[in-house]
Amino acid sequence: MTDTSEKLRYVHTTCPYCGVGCGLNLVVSDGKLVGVEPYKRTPINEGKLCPKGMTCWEFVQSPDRLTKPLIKKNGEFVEATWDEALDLVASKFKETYENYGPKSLGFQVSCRTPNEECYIMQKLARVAFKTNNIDNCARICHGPSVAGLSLSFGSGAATNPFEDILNADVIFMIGSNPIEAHPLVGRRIVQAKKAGKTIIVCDPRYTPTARLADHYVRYNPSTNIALINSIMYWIIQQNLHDKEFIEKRTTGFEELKKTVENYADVESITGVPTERIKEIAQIYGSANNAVIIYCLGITELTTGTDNVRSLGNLAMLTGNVGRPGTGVNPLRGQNNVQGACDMGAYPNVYSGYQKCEDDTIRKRMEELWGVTGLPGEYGATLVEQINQCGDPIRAMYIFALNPVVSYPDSNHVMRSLEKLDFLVVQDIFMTETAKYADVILPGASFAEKDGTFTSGERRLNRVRKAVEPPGEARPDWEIFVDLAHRLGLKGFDFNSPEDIWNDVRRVTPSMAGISYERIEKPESLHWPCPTVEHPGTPILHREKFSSPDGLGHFFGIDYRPPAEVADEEYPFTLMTGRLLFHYHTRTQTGRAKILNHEVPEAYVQINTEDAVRLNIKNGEKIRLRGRRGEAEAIARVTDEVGPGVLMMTMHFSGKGSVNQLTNTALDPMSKMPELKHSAVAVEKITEVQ
Ligand SMILES: Nc1nc2c(c(=O)[nH]1)N[C@H]1C(S)=C(S)[C@@H](COP(=O)(O)OP(=O)(O)OC[C@H]3O[C@@H](n4cnc5c(=O)[nH]c(N)nc54)[C@H](O)[C@@H]3O)O[C@H]1N2
Ligand SMILES: Nc1nc2c(c(=O)[nH]1)N[C@H]1C(S)=C(S)[C@@H](COP(=O)(O)OP(=O)(O)OC[C@H]3O[C@@H](n4cnc5c(=O)[nH]c(N)nc54)[C@H](O)[C@@H]3O)O[C@H]1N2
Ligand code: SF4
Ligand SMILES: [Mo]
Repeated sequence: MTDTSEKLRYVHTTCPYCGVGCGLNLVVSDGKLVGVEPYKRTPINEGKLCPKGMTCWEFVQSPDRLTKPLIKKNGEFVEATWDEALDLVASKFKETYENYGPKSLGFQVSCRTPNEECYIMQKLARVAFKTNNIDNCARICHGPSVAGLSLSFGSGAATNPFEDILNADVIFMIGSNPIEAHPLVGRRIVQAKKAGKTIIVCDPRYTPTARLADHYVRYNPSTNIALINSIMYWIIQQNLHDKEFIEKRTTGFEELKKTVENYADVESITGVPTERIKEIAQIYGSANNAVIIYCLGITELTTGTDNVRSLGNLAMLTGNVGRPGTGVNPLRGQNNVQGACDMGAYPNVYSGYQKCEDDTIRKRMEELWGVTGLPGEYGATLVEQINQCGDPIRAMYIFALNPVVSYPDSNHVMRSLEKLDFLVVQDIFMTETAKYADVILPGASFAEKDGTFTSGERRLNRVRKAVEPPGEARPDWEIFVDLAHRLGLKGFDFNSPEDIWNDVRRVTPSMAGISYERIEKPESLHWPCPTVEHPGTPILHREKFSSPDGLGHFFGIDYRPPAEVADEEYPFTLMTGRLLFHYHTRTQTGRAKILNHEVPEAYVQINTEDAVRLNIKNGEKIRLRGRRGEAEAIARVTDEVGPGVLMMTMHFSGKGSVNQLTNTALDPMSKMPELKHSAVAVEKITEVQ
């Protein structure tokens, strides 16, 4: 018998899930993916992977993949050719633009796909339709980090690389659960613990990460500013602030000092006794090197930007910026959310955070792109675009996002999408959102195309093609190039992702030095990297901050309560979050056998006292009811959450979708909706026999 099968091929690429950016090998046999093998040389994960990384090949092979463009006719989707589908998209967008102007179009850009695809989509929107109505899902994720850290430090990105955690003496984590959400950063925390470092975790929930802590601080949800102000008050009281750093490298200290004087005792707000806060202040304040790690417990609130600036204050107060083992590090969420922001998929900046409103920058971009009339004003953000469906937005393009499940107040999202004249969804699966589309375009998955993802530590990681896309599905960048040609645009003659990347380098000073050749090696490069000789920048703000005056900025920030607080009618505070085995709206992890087997259904954590009072038993189904809708989930009775607080998974759709309950109230500075805090009532569901 002759063996005709292809020998196993190993293709080195980057995990398509979270912003840690682990390297891995896709294993290919006979043109099909058959598994994942570790890639030991990547410094980020050193060959280790979490369960999502290990199974990331499964969804690629799913029989549910979209394989042909679809056009809705009389309410039904009908298969179409690429010519039919793209001609229709081009003509509808052109017609809407000509009749109603640039504000009538909305572009929602993915954080799941390579930089090259994010860049080309925002370029197309700006060049063809002169609109800044361009945004990506960082808006509902780390938008407040981009806004807050820019104000405090002059750059909206994480300051230090992940490995650097091991150089810290004290690791201060707040609103972040890396053991489940960023497991290969979680591994660094475990290593730090073994090396005898001190770990502080502040979270309203006793998470798997909190279990690692030497000092766990449970406090009331959404009282972050009061807690951090109080820690700072006690650092100053105990004379642990870094006077030299404050004097030489910062401005605004007096304003901060005055504000925190009102926060000596915050027990009535936070639930944390003053003695405990004093102790945390003493530990963080006396460390030689202390690093702050935070995530959505800080950002997904109407106080998001202020929470982030408070953490900037805390780091600067103790001089913990600009050295190994220090800094303020938002753990970026999606595999390429850092990149989508860096690429200018944002309503006010081009790639590299070059501001659209700046006349000189705008003129330069017009010259480089060979166009005139680029808009300078701020465009509509993600949630604002949903609010504007029907008026003024009439046509929308959703690229690799699933808003019906992932945005706040799903009923509002569905009603809004129905108001559009024309909706395009470009995805790899028939999602809950795609059902609302007029045209569905089938993209290729990460395993079927080349490009780069930028991880949460500003490191560019290569994505490499391992297999062909199914049916007629096409790499997303190719779809945009084709569409640009149909719109008669110049400057889109790209034959490969590398061509597009070279266009990014041409227009983006902070990335000009990063060639594909230089990032072949697994260590890759961290931006900023302005020239081909530049070694990249793993640690930011070493000598001076990135702000125009070179200084770090303190802000006096007062505590504000969340937009919707528990009351008699809706007595529970609902937090939402992630679990290890699923990723967002489960289009991908829901198609990996093992992951789905682990957690097949939505659940909600409820405190034991509350469960006893309401006669709810572990494993029973309960209903949550709020001002905007209701959801059903399995009760998990636990003391991980305190009395009066619930935590529901964000991964499920239909009745189990938590976003039927969440609030669209926005952080005024970053336009982040309050996904981590709303008020609900709990009901036991009596099973009908
Ligand atoms: N398995 C898995 N991993 C993922 C993802 C996934 O879907 N699944 N998604 C990725 C993405 S895009 C992101 S952005 C990250 C998110 O990663 P994380 O932000 O770490 O995850 P979450 O579970 O959303 O929320 C983190 C913590 O915030 C806490 N929290 C809620 N309210 C507050 C508050 O007021 N204050 C404080 N201090 N804490 C609060 C919750 O108790 C929770 O433990 O994960 C990434 N990794
Ligand atoms: N209540 C609550 N809601 C939340 C959050 C929360 O903590 N609580 N977290 C928020 C956060 S942080 C985030 S980041 C968002 C995430 O929200 P979304 O980004 O909307 O969620 P995903 O499920 O990741 O959607 C990505 C889509 O891209 C598709 N896709 C993947 N790869 C490709 C590709 O290569 N090409 C194409 N064309 N399509 C592709 C997938 O099939 C999927 O439909 O959810 C937010 N929603
Ligand atoms: S930690 Fe994140 S990047 Fe690494 S394997 Fe898991 S999901 Fe993928
Ligand atoms: Mo995210």
